[in-house]
Order: sequence, then structure tokens, then C-alpha cells
Amino acid sequence: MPRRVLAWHETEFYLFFHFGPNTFSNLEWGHGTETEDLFNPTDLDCEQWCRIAKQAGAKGVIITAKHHDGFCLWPSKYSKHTVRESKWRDGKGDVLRELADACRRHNLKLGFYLSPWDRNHPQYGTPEYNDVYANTLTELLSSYGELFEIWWDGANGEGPNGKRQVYDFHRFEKIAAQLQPNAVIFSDIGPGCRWAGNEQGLILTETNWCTLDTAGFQRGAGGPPTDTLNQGNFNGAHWIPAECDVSIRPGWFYHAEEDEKVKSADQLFDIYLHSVGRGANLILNVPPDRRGRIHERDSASLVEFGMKLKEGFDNNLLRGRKRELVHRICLYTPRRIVGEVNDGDRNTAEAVSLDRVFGPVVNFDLRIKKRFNTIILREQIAEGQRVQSFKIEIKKGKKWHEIASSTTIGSRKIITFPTIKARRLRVTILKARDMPLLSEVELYKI
Ligand code: FUL
Repeated sequence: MPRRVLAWHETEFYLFFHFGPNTFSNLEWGHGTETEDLFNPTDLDCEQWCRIAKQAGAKGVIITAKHHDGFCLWPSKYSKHTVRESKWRDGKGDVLRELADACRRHNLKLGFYLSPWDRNHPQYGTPEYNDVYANTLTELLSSYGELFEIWWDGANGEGPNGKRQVYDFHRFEKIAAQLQPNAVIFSDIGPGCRWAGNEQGLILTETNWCTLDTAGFQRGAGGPPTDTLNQGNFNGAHWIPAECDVSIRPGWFYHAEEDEKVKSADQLFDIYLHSVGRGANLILNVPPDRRGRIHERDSASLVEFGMKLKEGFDNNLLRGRKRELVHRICLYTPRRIVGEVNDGDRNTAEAVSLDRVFGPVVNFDLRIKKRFNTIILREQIAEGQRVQSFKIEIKKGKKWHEIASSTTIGSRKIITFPTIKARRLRVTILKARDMPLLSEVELYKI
């Protein structure tokens, strides 16, 4: 599996910034006819965006470099509808430059949303627009340093001349691969990662395969059914993991009337458990306001959420504890993947034998009874996704009692249950398509 894919999985949670003329017109889908002067943030502060992203525990950010209205947040050579034509900073501003610099200072990864649909560009709906998009993409991917993701939304409406575009995605993918070989491309069907089929940020069931069949499907209206996008395909031909997108507010862009509707830290945490905790990545939209700052309400929720994450997952009760493996394992040694499931190292894994005699069981002894309510399992996805079902039990007296069971694991599975007190705990892999490789098992009281 390419390094960029593994790096993408480890990025796990990042912020999305929808920002542009819609921020000032109060629209969600701008018409493309807005005057450039409409875009006029009074106090743009990308430092503040990045500080808050860090406090929330995000590892990166993605911004709408261009949304459907066609307005470019940077002075693109290939458009006349950009920050350059606006009075903001006398036409000398560049939002992407400020954000890229702030990301570098804060060690955050960066990605761009470049809407293929363009309601402003005069050539949209003609073959020439594919040249325009290819040039714009080339400019964007060569000017702001390394990117971790490129975002292609599925919306494809009509342009100013009433025509829809037939996109040359194949050409765009080639440009991306050449200029940003470490970036993963998001769209409904990848090729890097897939839309999870809803905008609530949720994997809806316990099952989430990173593999997907894309043959015969297209981006946008021609995509796979949303439940397939949500769960993936068990025998899917391509590694196209799910990315869950959701906004901290009802809309994607900032609207003052939604200030009272910002999701709470608890709601965000619940979304996290149902996205990252089900093996997907989470992209959480936080729209900057008309000042060009993240609104106080949003930042309060995000900072509290970040603390919940940090404190909740700070003390892994299995670290340093004696772990017994009931059966022994054939040590699996291609490359570096030998290690223990409670060594805190994502890059080491243990093979759990599916041998019928010994049983595919990993046992933990906490030495004294402890209270806990959350378990995290991680699979060594560098070798693929294998586990189909598993259960977790605690020992009460001489008997084992099941406290939870589930299906897939993948990059990360977080299972929560009412707090219990126990000394012995075991994880049993019930079904797997191949020898299960667990890289981590963690236990918490959150
Ligand atoms: C969709 C767009 O139409 C929405 O405006 C928003 O950008 C969302 C994330 O993607 O395709």
C-alpha cells in the first residue's frame, strides 16, 4: 500500500473551511454573478484558524480554494473572478498563501477543495473548460507546498451558458499524481478516498470496509448507492477508504443566524466515535465568519472537544500491563511488523492465529480490578483489512462474559460500553478473511 495512503489514514481528523463570497451573501451555493468586492473579510486571521485546529486535535485542514460560484481565494491566472479583482487588501491578498504559511508554522497538513462545477467561468460547459480546470489545478498544486488531500465534490450543475460539463477527470488525476504524489484524491468514488454517503459525518453501522468497487460508477449522480459508500464492499477491488464529512453548523458556509446552532463538544465527540471510531477519517467543517475568523461559539466547542479527546484517550490501561496470548502466534515477519498489541506502536503488529485448537484470543491481565468503558482496536492495514467479526469479554469469577461484539476493525475501532470493573479481559477474533494482524489494543475509562 502506498505510503501516502497509510499517512492519510493516520491523519484521521481534520478541519474543513468553507469560505468565499457565500460567507458575505449568506448563500450556500453562490450564483457566480456576485461582484468580487463582496469578498471582504475585515480581519482575516489564518493563524487563529490553525491555533484552534490544533487545540481541537485536528492534524490538517482543507479549504474551499474555489467553490461552485467560481471565485478563487487566490489570484489565479486562469480566472477573472478572484481576490485580485476584489478591493480586499487592494487586490493583493491571497487567502491560500496565508493559510499555507500558518499551517507550516503549526505543523498542520493542508488540502484544497477545487470545485469542478463553476457557475462563473464563461467556458464552463465546453471542452475548453477542461483546459481551464487542468491549468487551474496545475497552478494550485504547484504553488503552496505539499498537500495531503485534494477534494472534488460531486455537485455538477449548469454553468452560465446553461450547459453542464463533461469532465476529463482522468487528465486531472494524472496532473495530481505528477505534482502532488503524496496527496490522496477525495471524490464520491476516489480514487484516493470516498465520500461516506451522508453529510452527517457518520458510518451508520458497525461495518466499514476500506475497499470499494467503482466499475460502472461515476462521481456525483452516477455514484454507488449511499449505503455502499458508507460500508464499502467486502470484496471491493480498490482500496478507497471512507471520509466522513459534516459541518459544525447546519450550513457549510457561515450564517450569523446559525450561531445558536453550533454543535456541542459532546455532539462532536459522538460524531468522532461514529467516524474515526469506525475506521473512517473525519473532516469537520468550521466556516470562518465575515471577519475571516472562527466564531467564538465554534471555537469554544472545538477547544472543549479537543480536551475531551486528549483527556479521554490519555491513559491507556493496557500500557505496561502483562499481556498473555493464550495461543501462540506464528510471528509474522515481513518488514517490521512484529511487536505487541499493547506497545503503543502503530507500526508493529501481532498475528492472531485462527487456529481452531488454541483459538484466536488475546488475553490481558490488569493485575488489579479497574474501571473502564472504552476499548480501541487497530488492525495492521498496511497488509489489508481482514477482521470480519470479534468479541470482547471480561472474566467474572471463573467465567467469561461478553461485554461487546462487532464486525470490522480497520484503521481504528472504538467501542464504548457502560463502565465496568474487571481484572481480566480478552479479545477473540471470530471471523477473518486472512490471518488477523492486530497492531494495537487500548483500554480507557473516558
Ligand atoms: C457538496 C457541495 O455542493 C456543498 O456546497 C459542500 O461544499 C459539500 C461539502 O460538498 O458537494
